[in-house]
Amino acid sequence: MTSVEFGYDPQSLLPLVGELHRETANGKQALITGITGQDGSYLAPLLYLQGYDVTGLLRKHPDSSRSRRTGMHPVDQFPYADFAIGDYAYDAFRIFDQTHPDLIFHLAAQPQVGKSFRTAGADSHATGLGVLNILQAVDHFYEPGEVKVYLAGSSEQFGGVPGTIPDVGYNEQIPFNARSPYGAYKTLAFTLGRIFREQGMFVSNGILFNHESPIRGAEFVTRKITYSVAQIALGMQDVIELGNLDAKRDWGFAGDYVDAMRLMMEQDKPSDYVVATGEMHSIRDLLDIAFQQVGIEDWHNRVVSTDKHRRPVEVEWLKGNASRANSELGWTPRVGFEKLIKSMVAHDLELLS
Ligand code: NDP
Ligand code: GDR
Repeated sequence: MTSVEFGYDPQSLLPLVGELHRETANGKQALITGITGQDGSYLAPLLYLQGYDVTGLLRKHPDSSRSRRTGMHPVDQFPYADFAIGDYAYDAFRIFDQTHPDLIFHLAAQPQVGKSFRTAGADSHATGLGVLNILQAVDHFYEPGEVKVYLAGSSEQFGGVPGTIPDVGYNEQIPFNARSPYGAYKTLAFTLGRIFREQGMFVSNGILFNHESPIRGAEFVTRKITYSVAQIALGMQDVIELGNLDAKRDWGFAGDYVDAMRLMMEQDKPSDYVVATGEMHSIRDLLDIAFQQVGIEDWHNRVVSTDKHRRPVEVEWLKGNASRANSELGWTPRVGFEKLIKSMVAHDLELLS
């Protein structure tokens, strides 16, 4: 099995962008911040194939994955402009003045929840307040409704209280209760987006639950597990060190979730949408599937749970209810949890072999 079975694989899709059928160019410019990340890498070709012209913004920072780009990265296919997080306001004004995009997908953020407890100061701008520069630049350069803005909200905004969960899952009506600096800053960005929307700007907030893929960053638990399991299967590693094995999440496939972003931006009116599968699984379930894929039935002597990987405050479970996205956008997830994890393990085995 390979990730191509998703029917939408950035690894194979992107180098082929020129050869795949592209809808007739619609003359619209889409600008993506965070284009180098997982979601940007799926969203950019999706929009391109839909007929949009895509430009990415890349940050000038030593930690940036830009320095690791090889010419083979999916987003190397698209033109880009520099975007310094410290000069966000200046850059946003300069870039909007030059490119005048029709759609803006603001995906850039420091996305690691656990890390955000240690980098809360820097993240306040990258994940939270920085969005204001984009919204103010839009306000300056555009008439109301002339441009559409997508903000990358998160299920971490719900946070939750241990032990309580609405059986139906979190939907757009449930109040936020962030339990990490990351969740708090995403809530700030979300709220600023709503305030500008009330003034007439087209701003849609996606409240996306966890979504993964073979190109998910290895800092996140799914890819950390699938990569380590592949290493164990190949005799390159003995054990995996993890944190809380009882945490439960609602995991979907990134390719499906970026399509929800596109659909939100193709609506006539802006709104907020939960995007989720509605199914929850534990880290133990994830380990079961990943190890079974390489023929290991009992993984207990292969996994160590350590405090080092636990968070100061943990969100025990998160389950979403995407009924609204389903009825208003016609969105449904196509890839289930088991298929997703198996495809990630298969991809990592291939990568390491
Ligand atoms: P990735 O980690 O794959 O990509 C993150 C992107 O943001 C990269 O382009 C990265 O640039 C950039 N970035 C990272 N740190 C900073 C920083 N300090 N300042 C500015 N830019 C930074 O994440 P995803 O693609 O998965 O996520 C995209 C967005 O969606 C994020 O805002 C995330 O918070 C949000 N989100 C993601 C979910 C998920 O499950 N994937 C769920 C809900 C929300 P560089 O390459 O230079 O490092
Ligand atoms: P999350 O994803 O925090 O939900 O944020 P992550 O994969 O980091 O954690 C999911 C759950 O797994 C537990 N866990 C571990 N996590 C990591 N990273 N490493 C470990 O070793 C480990 N062991 C157990 C965590 O405690 C947690 O409960 C992701 C990001 O993409 C955010 O940007 C996004 O907003 C949310 O999903 C929705």
